[in-house]
Amino acid sequence: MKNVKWIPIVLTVSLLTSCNPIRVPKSTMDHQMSAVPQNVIPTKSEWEAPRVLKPNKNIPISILIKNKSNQPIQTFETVHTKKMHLIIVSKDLSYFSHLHPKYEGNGKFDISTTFPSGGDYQLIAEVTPKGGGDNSVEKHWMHIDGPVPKSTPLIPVQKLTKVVDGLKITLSFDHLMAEMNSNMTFTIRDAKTNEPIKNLQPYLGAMGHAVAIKDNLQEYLHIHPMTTKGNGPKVTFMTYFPQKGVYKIWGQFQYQGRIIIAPFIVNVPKMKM
Ligand SMILES: [Cu+2]
Repeated sequence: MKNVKWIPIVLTVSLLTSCNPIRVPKSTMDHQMSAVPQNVIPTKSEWEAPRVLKPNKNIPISILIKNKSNQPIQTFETVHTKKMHLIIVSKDLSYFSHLHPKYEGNGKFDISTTFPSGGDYQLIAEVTPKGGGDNSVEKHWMHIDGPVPKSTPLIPVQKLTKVVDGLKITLSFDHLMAEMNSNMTFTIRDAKTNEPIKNLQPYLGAMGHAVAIKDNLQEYLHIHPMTTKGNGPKVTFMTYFPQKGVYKIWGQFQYQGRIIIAPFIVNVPKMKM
């Protein structure tokens, strides 16, 4: 923390109060927060998949993580119980998948997955090379052959409550604004009885995980809960939206052995000066 004077106060607070610092993508840090010591180890990646890709067919994908001199990185930190987290979204953000490729050694990760239809998908791999303070993000586009469904428009809604798999999930923010930290809270109730859920199960070593992606797919945020206070009904994340605009947010929780994915579309306003 030698250069602490360069860190905006809000960010300093977040680093001190959260064991999981906010996950700001490299691209954002590069142009907005270059004065902040980040300790993100620069990475490159090589992605391999069969030449012809069809929907609903198992597709093997290999991801090679290399350092900036193009050498495979050998060792990775285990973050939230995994060495790599892979998020796959369709271009319109209607499809979301969170996977954990297997580390095969020598920088190489393998996974096999299916895609629901033709079209373009963005794959986002998060790894932390050994010694890194925060995760590196590698992105890759894949095109799946076949008819492309009409894209779903991203329309922000005012009412941030929805029912998923028998649970009523409400999303709230202490203040929702770009370029500053905000607390984002998911409140989880039984959809039938409205009773608060107090027996969420840890999922990947935390009470929940959240991902946010901007509508243009340029900004990616993987956010972990600030503290683990009980097992619900509230799970709070500290987040930082690097730019104003429309984001899709997915909260992921585990309840009675099931993974619940709760998607929300929010409009993040500009920071008021
Ligand atoms: Cu993961």
